[in-house]
Amino acid sequence: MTAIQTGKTETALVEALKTRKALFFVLLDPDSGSPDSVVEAGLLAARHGADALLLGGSFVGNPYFTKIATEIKKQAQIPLILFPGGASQVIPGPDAILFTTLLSGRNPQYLVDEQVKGALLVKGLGMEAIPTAYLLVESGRMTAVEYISNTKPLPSDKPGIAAAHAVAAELLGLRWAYLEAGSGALNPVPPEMVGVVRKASSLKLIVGGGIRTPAQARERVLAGADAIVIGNLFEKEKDPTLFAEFAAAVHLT
Ligand code: 1GP
Repeated sequence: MTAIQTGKTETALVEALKTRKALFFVLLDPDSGSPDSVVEAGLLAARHGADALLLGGSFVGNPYFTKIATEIKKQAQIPLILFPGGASQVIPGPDAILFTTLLSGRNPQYLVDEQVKGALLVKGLGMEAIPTAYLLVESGRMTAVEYISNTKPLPSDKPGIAAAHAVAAELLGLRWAYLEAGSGALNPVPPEMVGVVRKASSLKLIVGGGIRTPAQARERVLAGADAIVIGNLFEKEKDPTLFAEFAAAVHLT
């Protein structure tokens, strides 16, 4: 048995970072609308500059989850990556899964239990796993992920604590970190924290939660983010121009 190697999707993402400053990920929450509107948002994002689509949520009560994934996979030309809130969201179809551990928290359910429950399923499906430390950052009011995971977020004015978590993740062999303010966060992750985590570790750094303008996205890219995630905003505004503006701000090409 050999160690898990970097798969096709992750390799392509890392390769893409050679030609653009950062990647633009669009998060699709299956519960955010009708299955057709979620698929439509994904396809629109794919056509207007997104580098990958993330699919998942804190909890998914949508019986059409698999159908949404299948439809997007059939039509989109960019990777579809599962971003599950737990083992029950592991489904066939997507190109890869952000195999996350909620490392900022101290709740064993999200540190290891959900991972154990989902592991054989991921392996059995032959799905590519992208090992990711999920670091939840305090953002001004309680977010769904804080409530559901029953974990305390990292203090947003103490970047050193976030950096220590990122270094721990790196030493544990993870390759990506997701600095997360939470969907719809009042305040996004501060650029200062992005910068300190960037300097402390060589993990690929995803930043998301509460980013509402291309300028906010660019600020975090300049601070060292390798990928920016936008979710909420595009649930309300399915505007091709806005997708393109975010793509330009993130790619910095
Ligand atoms: C949530 O970071 C993502 O997991 C995206 O957040 O929905 O606030 O853009 P928003």
